[in-house]
Amino acid sequence: MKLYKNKDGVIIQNGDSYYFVRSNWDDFVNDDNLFDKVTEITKQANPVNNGLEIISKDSSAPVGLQELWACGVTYFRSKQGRQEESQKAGSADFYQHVYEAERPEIFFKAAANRIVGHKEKVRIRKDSTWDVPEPELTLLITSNQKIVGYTIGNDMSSRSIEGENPLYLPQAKTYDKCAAIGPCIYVTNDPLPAETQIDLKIRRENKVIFEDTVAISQIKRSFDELAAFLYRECTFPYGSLLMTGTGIVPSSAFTLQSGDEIQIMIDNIGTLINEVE
Ligand code: DO4
Ligand code: MG
Repeated sequence: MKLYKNKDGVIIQNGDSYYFVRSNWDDFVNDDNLFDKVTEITKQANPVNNGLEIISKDSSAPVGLQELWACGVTYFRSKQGRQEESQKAGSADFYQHVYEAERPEIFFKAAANRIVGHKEKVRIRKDSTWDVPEPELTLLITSNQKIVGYTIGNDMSSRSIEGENPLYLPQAKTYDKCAAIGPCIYVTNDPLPAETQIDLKIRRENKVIFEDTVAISQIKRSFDELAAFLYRECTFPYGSLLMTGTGIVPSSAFTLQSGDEIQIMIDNIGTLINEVE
């Protein structure tokens, strides 16, 4: 089942049926029994017949008061990409160490005001010369540290700024419209299948100029492990969103440009599309 954040409430999609619930997003999603609650609603409420129309007109990024955090170097390809970009600065070893260490890399990415939704524009920094999207499976975690849903995330990143010095990470990662999430939260009680694919396509002037795919089975750490580190010394009264890291990094010659269209597809969740402003 899928949840869309609507200006007046929550839209539930169950197959071809849509249900509208007038509710505050944060109260609705921060629920350890989210799947059961949503299942119950779909059994008792009457479906609306203009669900698709409401979603396309009035939906926004599925985030309210949740902080968005992100994990790094959780896939081998990410470790390799960072090592390439940081070689000149002499900081490639940091990435090797964090890939192998017990403690993962986790950083604060953004609050809702810097996050955009499906079909909204993401940005590249004006002081950056080398930029990429990072397509990432993103977890919805409740206040009690329970993973109750999944969405698609794009962790927009400046490789020139992070590559110059890893201490510049917050500037490489966090700026206005630096993250896209959506289009919905996929709610399930079961773990995602290991063969779940994350697929990235980048189009320039309607031509695909980059395309790659990774399965979530390639991740080095479990989602529960990442959530447990995030919650070690932080409380999240409204729950949180956690990007789980990228397994796709374009070759060093590639950089995003204004006008590029970024399309990320994750099995069972859907497709997130954003143009670069
Ligand atoms: O080490 C920097 C960030 C890495 C990252 O965002 C990722 O691996 O997805
Ligand atoms: Mg990332």
